[in-house]
Amino acid sequence: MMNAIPQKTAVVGFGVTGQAAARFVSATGGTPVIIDTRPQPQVELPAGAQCFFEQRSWPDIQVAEGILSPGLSLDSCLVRGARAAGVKLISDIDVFFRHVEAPVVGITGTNGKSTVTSWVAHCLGRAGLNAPAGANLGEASLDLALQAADVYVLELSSFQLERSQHHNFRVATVLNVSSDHLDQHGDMAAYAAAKQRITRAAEIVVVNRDDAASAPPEHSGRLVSFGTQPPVGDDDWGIVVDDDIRYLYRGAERVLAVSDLSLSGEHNVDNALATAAIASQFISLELIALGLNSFSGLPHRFEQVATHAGVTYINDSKATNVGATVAALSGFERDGRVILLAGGDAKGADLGELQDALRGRIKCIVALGKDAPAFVQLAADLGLPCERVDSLQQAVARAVNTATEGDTVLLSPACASLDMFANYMQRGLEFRDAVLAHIEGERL
Ligand code: UMA
Ligand code: ADP
Repeated sequence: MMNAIPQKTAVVGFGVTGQAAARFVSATGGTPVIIDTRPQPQVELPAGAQCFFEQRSWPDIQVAEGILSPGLSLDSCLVRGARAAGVKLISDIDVFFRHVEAPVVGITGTNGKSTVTSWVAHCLGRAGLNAPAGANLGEASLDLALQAADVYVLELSSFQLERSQHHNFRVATVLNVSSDHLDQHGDMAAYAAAKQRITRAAEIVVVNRDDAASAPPEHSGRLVSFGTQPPVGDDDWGIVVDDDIRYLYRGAERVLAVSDLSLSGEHNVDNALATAAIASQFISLELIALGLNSFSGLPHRFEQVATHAGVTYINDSKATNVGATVAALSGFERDGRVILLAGGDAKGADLGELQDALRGRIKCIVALGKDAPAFVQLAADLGLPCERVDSLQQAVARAVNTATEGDTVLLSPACASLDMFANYMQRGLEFRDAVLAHIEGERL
């Protein structure tokens, strides 16, 4: 169905989402009215767009509705102004659903969203389906909406879900729920409820048996589950041990050995099971096995960037919350060989949740960023050595001085990067560059 987009549509926020929304409104015959509190960025504006940059209040305009970006707080001056002016704000996801006809997969959760979204798209693509992936992953939903697809695969954040209506995703999942974004959502219940909006009207809901918070409180769809124990029903996914070898199974059918997954780490076993549970709604088990075995993973997620003088350097910059750092640490023995670079903006999280994962594994914590003092305190509580630094370059220098053969230097900050970097990617690249510069310096 072609959408009936109103002639003049406000585009509230002009970041990645807003720029795609403005292009979409223009491409579908409407006129975008762009409103942002920030200065005009150096990007091309759609022809005929009306613009209000550096705007602190709602402008005097006639629009039927506004497409609200996920990064703008629901309490921002623009959102309050729109409400007062009686303008209905919807999300880019709502406009996306009005426009597309192909089935849509929706993936949310605290951790593993990008990995599972990309892995599902990889499996479907390798099976010959046209399966573009995007939304919180990077390419905005309204850029995807202009592309043909057999299946769309969307990664959705709590902010995108909170701003959108209930949609009939063909398959939807909340992969897991642990604390994140509490500064914005207030408490865990509100954060989990925002995530669960994805399942309300989904046809098939994929549930993580190992995480009770993944189960939807209300839904009308068919449930398919995954977990690290044997499957419970014919359509469910799980792990079965045969002759000491762990395999992924659907029901009673063996699909692939865990050792044949192309990504390592226990959290990636969860991600592979979720990927398989979703992909099996579209393709055969044989094709799923091929996809699970051939995905190369994403940068900045527990990515090994170098090994030098017996020291391994790992960039896990995408670990922007405690749960992700716990997952990274869980793969290490408790033999005190990890030098952990952590800190940034903890977004109101309780860092005490890191304690058990840190115990026995850490040689030293190098703390940086806005919430460095909380890491210094955490280390003191556990009796661990800790150094506070002012930059990532200094952090790498400290780590290099401390590390001996057999150690791992792990950047897994448990925090957002925005207090010091443009984003987690810049943080990861700076880490990699500092590590490589150090290795190069030693070789000279
Ligand atoms: N902002 C202003 N004034 C405005 C509009 C925005 O100051 O008028 C600020 C916001 O407060 C925010 C920043 O600009 O700090 C970006 O906000 P945005 O809504 O313009 O964001 P986009 O550039 O559209 O990017 C968003 C997602 N970002 C957020 O939700 C913060 C991107 O996810 C996503 O890839 C993109 O849409 C396309 O769908 C990034 C992210 O960090 C990767 N997401 C968070 C996460 O994964 O934890 C939720
Ligand atoms: P998201 O898009 O939800 O942030 P990513 O796939 O980008 O998820 O991974 C983010 C961080 O979480 C990385 O540090 C990664 O190693 C870790 N991670 C990935 N999958 C999981 C999981 N299932 N459970 C816990 N941590 C995970």
